[in-house]
Amino acid sequence: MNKKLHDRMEVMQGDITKPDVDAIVNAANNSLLGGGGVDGAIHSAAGPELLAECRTIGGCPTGEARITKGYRLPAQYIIHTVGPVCSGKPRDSKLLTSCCQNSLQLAVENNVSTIAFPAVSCGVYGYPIKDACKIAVDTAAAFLKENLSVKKVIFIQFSSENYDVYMDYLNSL
Ligand code: AR6
Repeated sequence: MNKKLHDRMEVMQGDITKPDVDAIVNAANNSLLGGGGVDGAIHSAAGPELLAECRTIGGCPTGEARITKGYRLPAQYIIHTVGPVCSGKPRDSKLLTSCCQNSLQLAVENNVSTIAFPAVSCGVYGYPIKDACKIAVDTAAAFLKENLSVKKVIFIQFSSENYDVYMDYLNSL
């Protein structure tokens, strides 16, 4: 991959509620009314105003994305996307690709230049991390090539195993 493009993607280990980026992505469910995993962590850290705004949205179909304010987070915005529940079908990969594309599209429309992604679908939704990593990185790389306004995409991994998967894949490009 060309170095300039590579410089705009980064992997970090830790909690996605912490970084001071313009937007973080939430791995939400169709209701957008909160849940466990990263969704629970984001709602806890952002505060109850987030749930109040989410109630006005009316849910989100799988593969799409919706934007809210970040409230008590350092991030100005939260981009909520709903990943597929992994059933091993090719359709899953299309929906996971759409999550990444639609999240980045909302980022561009809202002048977001730094954005952090968790491993969407890789927790309770059961998507294999290696496959999900390839989809997320390849989709982001293609998007960044066409959209110069997004300066940095950070893939934030909670576990060291997932962090290693991302580092290995990015280093292989
Ligand atoms: N920061 C970064 N990553 C995290 C954090 C955190 N604070 N907490 C967990 N992860 P999951 P999904 C990682 O299950 O599979 C919710 O209940 C986690 O280790 O949060 O898309 C929603 O409401 C995993 O690698 O999301 C939905 O019902 C990744 O985030 C459902 O879970 C995603 O795991 C969505 O399931």
